[in-house]
Amino acid sequence: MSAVAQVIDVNAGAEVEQELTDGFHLVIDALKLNDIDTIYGVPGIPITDLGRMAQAEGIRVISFRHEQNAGNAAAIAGFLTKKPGVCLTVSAPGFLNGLTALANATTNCFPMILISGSSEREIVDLQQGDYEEMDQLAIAKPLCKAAFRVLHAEDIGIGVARAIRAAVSGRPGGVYLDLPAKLLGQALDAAKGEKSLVKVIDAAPAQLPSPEAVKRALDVLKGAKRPLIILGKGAAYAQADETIRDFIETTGIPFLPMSMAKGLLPDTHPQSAGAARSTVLKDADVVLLVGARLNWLLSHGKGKTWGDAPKKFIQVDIEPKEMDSNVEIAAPLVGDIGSVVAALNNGIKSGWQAPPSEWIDAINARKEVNISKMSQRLLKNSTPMDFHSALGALKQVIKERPDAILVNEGANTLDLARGVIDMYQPRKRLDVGTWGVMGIGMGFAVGAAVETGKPVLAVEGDSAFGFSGMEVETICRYNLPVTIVIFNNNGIYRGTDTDPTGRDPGTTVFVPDSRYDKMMEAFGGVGYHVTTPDELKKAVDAGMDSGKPTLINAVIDPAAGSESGNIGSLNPQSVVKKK
Ligand code: ADP
Ligand code: TZD
Ligand code: MG
Repeated sequence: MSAVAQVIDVNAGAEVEQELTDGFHLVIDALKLNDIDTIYGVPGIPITDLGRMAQAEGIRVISFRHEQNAGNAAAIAGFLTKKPGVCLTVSAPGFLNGLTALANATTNCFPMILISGSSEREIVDLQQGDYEEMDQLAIAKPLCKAAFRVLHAEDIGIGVARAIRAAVSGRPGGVYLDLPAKLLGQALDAAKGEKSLVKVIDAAPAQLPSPEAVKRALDVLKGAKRPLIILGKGAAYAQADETIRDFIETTGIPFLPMSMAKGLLPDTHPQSAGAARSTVLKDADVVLLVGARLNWLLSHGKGKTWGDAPKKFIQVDIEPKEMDSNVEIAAPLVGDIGSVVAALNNGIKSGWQAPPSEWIDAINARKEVNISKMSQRLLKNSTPMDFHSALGALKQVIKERPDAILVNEGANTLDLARGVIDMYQPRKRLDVGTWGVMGIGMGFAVGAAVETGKPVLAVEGDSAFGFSGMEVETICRYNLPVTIVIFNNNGIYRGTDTDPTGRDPGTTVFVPDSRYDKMMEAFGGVGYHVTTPDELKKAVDAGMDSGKPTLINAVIDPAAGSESGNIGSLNPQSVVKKK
């Protein structure tokens, strides 16, 4: 909607009415035209009015306490919806606060647009010291997929369109859009403004694999004696759930989900090899990767994890440069996952032989041993709780509420929850992703609740929670159905470190026996303090039944955790022995 202004037509000498629009309105119109219905951000100069006006125009505007959390909410909105999540920040410091989330989104292949106000170009470029002066475009560029700046109101439509297309096409990622303060106030004839808007048609076009590539891949797969499918978060993002399920069930090949691909098929599916992870990685002879990179999370496709048996990799990815990034890919399948897996389904219609039963039997035997070992640990009712006894209760919660969204961060809290809590539906597990970054918790929880309307359970290490904890106020303000469980072990990994000199607290410990539940109560939410698995289960059920913002302080044995959780091997140790 445009502003109307009275202007004098000097030539005619009479007063005529000319409809005007401006930068503010054009940004909002451009977003709305492209079905962007939510903005996550923090207000301030020069975008305070942009947020207000967007809200008045019907866009949902969620205001946070820190831009990093707003950015994380936008990023996870992108992952969940395949539309770019939008984060709106003020210049320099606000922009920098949002940048971590933008870089993280890019690393994780989540489509997101960071829109930031910026100071005046003339002053910034001459470095004359403007309010919040910073060359934001240059700083954003190396940290995202694409970066654009708009200087003229009539280019806003194109700028927004380019940002959207860049975020979602090909490999999705983060995009930066720089809007200098002066642009927002620029007036333009309303009709001209409307004409300048661009509706992005087919923002993420299907990318079909070549028939030769499909045949090559199926030939390799048919030759396998011990095939394995690895599903990554790209497969979850693709929203090709039925097509993927069809392929896996028709071929009978065991599958292993990466963390955020859990639930694409239920973890309890008979073909899930999740409980036999080390065995299948070591022994498989052909591995089909679907939307998963051979990065550190898969030990780069080589070394001890993968064993000595020779392996062939088939990889499905939309990014051609991903192929051969770590090891040779025998059969690259470049294209979008929906199209590629549909082509594979088509290719096996003419005949398919199930994998040898020795392979399936070996996996099932290993699964049985591991699952029974684990269930004994989960039943342990120790006081204080260790991670497993607390997670036993939460595993049951998700079993009873499979459509709830689980947000998870921490070290032990993350690694153990990932292994213990079965997921049953796609895109229900959201976590620290490719970087293992702490601080996604409350941003992801807000984004997931706002985008899906589903209940959210955030399982948080006490350290992890601290990175975004102030957003409990945001959760209360918008009355979101978020239940937070803090695994409170008094610190990072453990709560038992001390300063050998006796001067200060140890570097990894916090105030012992803190009551995080009181933080939630401070803003009108509900707090619980629990010490047993039964109390934990009851409190989570109460929180999730009520739909009210709830925080449960779950006391965990400070000595229970291990350093760096499951990735202690990545933690360098000093080679100099203490005297
Ligand atoms: P994980 O951490 O779960 O192993 P990664 O983030 O490493 O997953 O890998 C995700 C991969 O999925 C990326 O290489 C990305 O290019 C790819 N990807 C994302 N969306 C699609 C899609 N629609 N089609 C094909 N590949 C995709
Ligand atoms: N800063 C950021 C942004 N990301 C990180 N990953 C870290 C620091 C280092 N780090 C980890 O890798 S896990 C972790 C930190 C600080 C916190 C672990 O403590 P926790 O979990 O309380 O969250 P547990 O259950 O005590 O292990
Ligand atoms: Mg902790």
